[in-house]
Amino acid sequence: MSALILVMGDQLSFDIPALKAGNKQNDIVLLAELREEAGYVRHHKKKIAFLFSAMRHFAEALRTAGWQVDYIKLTDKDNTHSFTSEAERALRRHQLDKIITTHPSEYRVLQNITHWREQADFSVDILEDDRFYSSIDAFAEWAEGRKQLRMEFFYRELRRQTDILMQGGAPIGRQWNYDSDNRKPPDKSVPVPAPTRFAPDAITKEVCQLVETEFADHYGDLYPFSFATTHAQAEEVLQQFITERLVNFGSYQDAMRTGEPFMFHSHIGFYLNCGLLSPTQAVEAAHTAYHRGDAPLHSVEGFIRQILGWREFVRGLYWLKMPAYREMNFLEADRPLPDFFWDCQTEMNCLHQCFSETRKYAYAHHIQRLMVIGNFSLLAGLSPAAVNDWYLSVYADAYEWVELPNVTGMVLFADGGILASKPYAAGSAYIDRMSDYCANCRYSPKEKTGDRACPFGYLYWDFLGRQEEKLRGNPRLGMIYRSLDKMSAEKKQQISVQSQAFLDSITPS
Ligand code: FAD
Ligand code: DLZ
Ligand code: SF4
Repeated sequence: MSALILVMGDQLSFDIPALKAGNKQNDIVLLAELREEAGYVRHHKKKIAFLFSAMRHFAEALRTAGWQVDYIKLTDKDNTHSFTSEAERALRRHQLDKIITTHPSEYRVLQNITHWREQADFSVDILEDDRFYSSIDAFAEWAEGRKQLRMEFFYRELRRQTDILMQGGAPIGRQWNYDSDNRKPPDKSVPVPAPTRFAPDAITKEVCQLVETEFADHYGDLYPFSFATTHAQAEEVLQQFITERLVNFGSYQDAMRTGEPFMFHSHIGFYLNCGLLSPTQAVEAAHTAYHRGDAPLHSVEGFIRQILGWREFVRGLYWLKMPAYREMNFLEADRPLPDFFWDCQTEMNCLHQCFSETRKYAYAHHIQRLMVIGNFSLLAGLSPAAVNDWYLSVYADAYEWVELPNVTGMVLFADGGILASKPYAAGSAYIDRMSDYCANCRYSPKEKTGDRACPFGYLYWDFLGRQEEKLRGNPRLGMIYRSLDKMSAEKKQQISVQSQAFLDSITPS
């Protein structure tokens, strides 16, 4: 029996299970550009252009490989703009009554297609997405009965299972984790290689024009556009990372430099998350580089930990905790997003740099997301729903399964400690140490009071004071609360007044 094979925009892998289960001779592959997907949050223009171009290139590649592909463009006359109605329309068009698809990456979409099974007069096969090291069920099994879910232990389990960076059953170097070697401050004498960029081809140019007209009111700079949009180009990005950046990835993983948004990071999240690259390709490339002697252990382990550890862990956690996870707000934060998240107009230079780079590139590296924008969101008590929507829309690698645990769990502690053992809260000293931003800021990280005092300084203590009831019992915060206890009442009052004035000034009316 012939089937309709539905391939979603983040399933652009030749070995996606729905294609593996299909039959080139009889089946029809459906890919569709949909307003529902491009607009459920108002995605960055670069993200939409990237994904549409990658989808169109993938459709071409499938045709070349002998598949019959039905590709629905955004402006096609009868496009109904949702997975459900486009799948139904395609079934009618091709007179089919069976759909094969792969487990969607987002809960929202899984809910929709699960309803098809209940209501529709066609059959639906939803195949497990096997492009991860761990299955959703395997994670749930690992999590079962554990008091705490910590990435480090899951990661060790996967290291053992995959034999990656292992020797005789023990971690190579006799240490699982080299995190402490991953914290060098920025060093201008170490040149950062230029990122791999691609000139737009005819398909990408057409898509950019489409995005320019159809999504003119979306956030972000569309041009210059230089993303990889094919598997071969994404592989080039990975290879260039391995040969030029991996060696320094470990040492400078947390460092931030003005004008260097890409640092020694890999910039492959966009491609991993939509299927142009696989996690095994990335992990094995780094593993091989280590065994060839091309990169030090702390860099290779640090990189592999991000993919084999964090990426797998957050996916498992997402599926274990949804849909409740999306509603969590342990700290009862409710402040709306300041306008400068969108227009970048803030005198806090660290935020200004990170917001400007985000708007320009649809990218910011992990520490910018976590310790600058995220830390600010936590200390300012911004609403988790608003912060999640922002992160989901502005980064070209953002999909809810990976964005939500990072924001709700890692950044906002809104899950009350399911993902992290304590909030990643920090004052200005961290940013001063790990970046060159403070040197050009109107504020000073050294000033604690007065007009030039860095807001991170007083917001940090104000946050701990405001959240005392919920956080004091956390054993990892004991020392910090003891410092707060030693602070004079007058100083506490000063911090509170200054924080309130600052927070009032950034809250949209
Ligand atoms: P590198 O630093 O080179 O790391 C290599 C790869 O490891 C990444 O491509 C990614 O696949 C994986 N990785 C690294 N850190 C994480 C992590 N914390 N969780 C999951 N995977 C990780 N990553 C996304 O892919 N999509 C998101 O929507 C996303 N949102 C984030 C939001 C916040 C608040 C924070 C703190 C982190 C978020 N991350 C997200 C994780 C991380 O910041 C990005 O994966 C990374 O910056 C992508 O850039 P890169 O490819 O150069 O990564
Ligand atoms: C992110 C995204 C965007 C912007 N547009 C589309 C689209 O037009 N068609 C499509 O199939 N997928 C798109 N995506 C990715 C989907 O949002 C993603 O595949 C689902 O969230 C998976 O659950
Ligand atoms: Fe950011 Fe404060 Fe440094 Fe300015 S002084 S860049 S606000 S940390």
